[in-house]
Amino acid sequence: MSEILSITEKKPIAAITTPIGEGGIAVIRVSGRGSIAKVQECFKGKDLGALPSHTIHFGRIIDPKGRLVDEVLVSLFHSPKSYTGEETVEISCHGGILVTQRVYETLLATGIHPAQAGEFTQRAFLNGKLGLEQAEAVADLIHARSVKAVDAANQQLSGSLGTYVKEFRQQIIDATAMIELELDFIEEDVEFANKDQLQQLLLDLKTAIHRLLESYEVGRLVKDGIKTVLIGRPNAGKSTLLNALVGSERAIVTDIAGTTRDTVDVEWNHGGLLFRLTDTAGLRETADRVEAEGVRRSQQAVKEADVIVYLRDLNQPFTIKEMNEIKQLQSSAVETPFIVIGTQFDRLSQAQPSVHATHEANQESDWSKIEDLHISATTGLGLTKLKDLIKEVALRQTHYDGASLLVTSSRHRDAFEKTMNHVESALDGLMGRLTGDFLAIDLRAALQSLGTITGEITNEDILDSIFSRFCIGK
Ligand SMILES: Nc1nc2c(ncn2[C@@H]2O[C@H](COP(=O)(O)OP(=O)(O)O)[C@@H](O)[C@H]2O)c(=O)[nH]1
Ligand SMILES: [Mg+2]
Repeated sequence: MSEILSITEKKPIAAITTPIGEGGIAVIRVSGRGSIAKVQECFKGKDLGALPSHTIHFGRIIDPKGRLVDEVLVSLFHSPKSYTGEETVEISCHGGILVTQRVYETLLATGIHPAQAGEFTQRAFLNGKLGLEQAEAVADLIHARSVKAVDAANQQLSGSLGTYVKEFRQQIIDATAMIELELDFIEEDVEFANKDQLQQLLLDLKTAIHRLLESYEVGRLVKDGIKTVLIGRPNAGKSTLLNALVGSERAIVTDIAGTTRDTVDVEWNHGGLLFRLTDTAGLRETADRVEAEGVRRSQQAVKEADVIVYLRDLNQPFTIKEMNEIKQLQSSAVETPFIVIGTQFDRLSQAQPSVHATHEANQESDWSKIEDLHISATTGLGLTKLKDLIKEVALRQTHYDGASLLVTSSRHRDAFEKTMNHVESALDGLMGRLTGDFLAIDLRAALQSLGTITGEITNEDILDSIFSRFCIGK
């Protein structure tokens, strides 16, 4: 960052920043005014206060009773060149659970406070090291469960969304300044603001924000995963397919109809994306109360799905009743991509046609087209095609070109939506020849909404809700 930072250094805080567990090394971070001097109180080695920033030194941590706790390496960062912007020490100790805990407690014994969840990143934000959207990207990066989610978090962390938002804001600030200048000279009846230019600017903003809002549909799928619900009659092969897709026996499979009673959720990575597969109890009328609850949950899962995969055993006659069930399902989630697959293809003998048009001959053509794909979960036939198909339909409705910015957070989407409303209202005002003071109100409101994304405008509640998502030590 090239801009000059105004660092407010708070009291030192410490946390174990590596996961609790056994490993080669654990790292404890200390940040805040006087951190180096505090660490020195329990460190035997060189005089850390006399050493330059960005250097690493060997030494020993000694507890208040003079006992050796661990041999460590300390890394020194002078303000403002650290993650938080504050004076920071990172202590690498041996990665045992107890030894790390003891080093940490020895540090606390010097009067250093334990850090709250996300407190280091919050300090980095307050010191201007990161925009709020970048701080959120840090959390996204840590929580990312797929390659694409890592890419999206990295893009946001690099500041590209923030830069975009700042450019928007600057243009609005310039336009607002012109209008307000005009208001100051209202008696003289001069025009500073070029109304055509302003209109063009607002139209451009509208287009750009519209594109960003559209990207949220992909952004959400990339960040949260694609909810893929497997549904169909009992014994269609839903649980077998789920196991085949994830490559492990996650759902119980038997030939007893009604084996899966509750929905089973499993994460599955494919093509860089995270899918959240839901195996359902399936649909059928039942007197069993537990199974009935399972059927109700299946229907709920369908409502929340991003993609619905309907499984139909090719060896069973395709009845009008089932056809109607499929249609009903489709109409209960009209917006959701719906794939119908024929299953257990390996069991299908030549003599047994997949489509049993025994009920109404005139519907035959309608039926034979309904299956998008035939598969066998046991032999693996058609599974690669199915995986690609799920991915394709999940992303099909989104007009995402892969290169442009992605909005992945609902908080950002809400802020862009608000901005859009204010921009549209300003445009209406401009067309309706409203006076400058009304325009200025809309533009200021747009500025406010945009400012919440990067954190130029913020409040305690927003900060609390964002930083509480972090783990302790970040
Ligand atoms: N031959 C064959 N049998 C399958 C296939 N898929 C499932 N089955 C069998 O069909 C029965 C029901 O499968 P299951 O996955 O429990 O169905 P669900 O009720 O839809 O979850 C079990 O006996 C499975 O072994 C397949 O592709 N080929
Ligand atoms: Mg099952």
